[in-house]
Amino acid sequence: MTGIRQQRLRVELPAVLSLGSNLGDREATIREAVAEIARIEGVTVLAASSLVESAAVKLDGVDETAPAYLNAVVAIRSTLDPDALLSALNVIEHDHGRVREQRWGDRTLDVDIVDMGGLRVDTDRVTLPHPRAAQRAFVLVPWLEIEPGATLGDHGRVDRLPAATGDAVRPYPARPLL
Ligand code: PH2
Ligand code: MG
Ligand code: MG
Repeated sequence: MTGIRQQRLRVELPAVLSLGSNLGDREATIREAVAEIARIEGVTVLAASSLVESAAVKLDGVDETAPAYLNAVVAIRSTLDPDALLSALNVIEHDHGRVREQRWGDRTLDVDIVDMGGLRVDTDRVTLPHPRAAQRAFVLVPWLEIEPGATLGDHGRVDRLPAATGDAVRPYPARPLL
């Protein structure tokens, strides 16, 4: 049985990533992070939203006194499993000086997996779909820009969700991320 090429099955899943920054040069950080995501082995970037700006959402609600966030959403295809993808994203966060002190504290860079082809995952490290995405305009609005027909787990169509969120986003004029 020599000469038979062993072709490995490559299962690719679509995934949606949310990027956020409210410390340092927010725009440069998100721009670099998108380029770094595109360089992860096994990841193809399909689309990137425009940037949006919003007040920081903290544990007890919107905090207008904290530095404002820039956010964007990126659509990818990936052969990595959720854990491996998260590890690769954590490296990018760390490279941009991310420190984890308090929950929902100010940060140079946060990259979250919002959805991976509707996959349901609940481990110590990762929950999919992202449990709070449905309540966050800073995720939903840029997501809809690049995927108007998107759905999010039990919440169904994403275009129905922004009206019920407590946060608001404003456009942030900048050249395209891709
Ligand atoms: N991320 C958080 C907490 N609060 N607020 C805004 N506006 N944007 C974010 O990306 C964000 C947040 C936790 O990851
Ligand atoms: Mg987050
Ligand atoms: Mg995160």
